[in-house]
Amino acid sequence: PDQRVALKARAAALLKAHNAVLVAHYYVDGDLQDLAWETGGIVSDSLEMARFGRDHAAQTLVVAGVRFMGESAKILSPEKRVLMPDLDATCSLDLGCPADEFAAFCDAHPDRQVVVYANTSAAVKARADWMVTSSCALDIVADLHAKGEKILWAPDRHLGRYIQEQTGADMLMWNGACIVHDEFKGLELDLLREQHPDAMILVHPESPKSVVEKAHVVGSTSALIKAVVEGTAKEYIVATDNGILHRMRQLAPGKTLIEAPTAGNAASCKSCAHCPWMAMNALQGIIDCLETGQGEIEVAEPVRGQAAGCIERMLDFVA
Ligand code: CIZ
Ligand code: SF4
Repeated sequence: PDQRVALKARAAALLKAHNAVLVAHYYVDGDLQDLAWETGGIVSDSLEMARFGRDHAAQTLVVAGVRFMGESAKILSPEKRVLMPDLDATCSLDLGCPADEFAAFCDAHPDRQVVVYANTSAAVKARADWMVTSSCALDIVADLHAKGEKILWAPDRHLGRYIQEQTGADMLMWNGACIVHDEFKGLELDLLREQHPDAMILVHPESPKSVVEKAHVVGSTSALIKAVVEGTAKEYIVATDNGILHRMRQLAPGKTLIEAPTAGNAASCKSCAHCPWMAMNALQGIIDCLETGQGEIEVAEPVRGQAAGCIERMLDFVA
């Protein structure tokens, strides 16, 4: 603990010395989340991270999350320096949607609006009409559907199916999944809820249908946090990356939070659902990138400019 306190103080001093701000995701280590709040940064979802980074005065953004989050920051703020604690922190959705194969898929369906999830590379976003996050995906697809548009959706098949069911839109899907959320299973959740019949079940829509259909609340990370803060239940079963429990405990200290079970785990599975790439973010990485300048994100033109179009369209829509 003493060493962590020392590392945190060192990272805070470096952020200040470099006029940098820390933008962190809800899924990263609690120490990094605390450091972000304590130094004037933010801990949030990918939508709010992108917006915060763009609007903040700091010329250096340190993005604690996974690669697409650093890329989105750079795409929106090309004049700023964007550093990440570990450039190898990626995402199974991004890995599972290579830009060349995706471009061929789009070329085969020119009559469709291309809507991609934030969890994709800059090159995939450059090919898209719209980028969405889980906080605004439903509204944007519903709006396109109301205008008579057909949709090509990538890459998360569970989120795509959920949106399709909710909106009735005509959606052609890419077959991607998040390795963390895909592990939550309906059968195991049934066994757990028998032990906690009054618990409210909160589920991120990257989870399989068998889990989503048992939820009291289906939503983005921000929506799930709000559900805990505002909910009247005492117990909450949480089906998303367990990094989010840190923030939930801070905002709703009196509530009991139970991690949803993953495949083969009948009981609540403590620390089962945690993204290995989010876990690569560490205090030492923040210190290193600020001290050495390593871990800088670059997104070359014309990809950057093309990708900016679909992110800005989303930000204008939600504004
Ligand atoms: O699973 C993720 O990577 C999420 C939920 C990202 C985000 O904040 O939208
Ligand atoms: Fe990607 Fe899933 Fe990790 Fe989020 S939790 S970064 S969607 S692998």
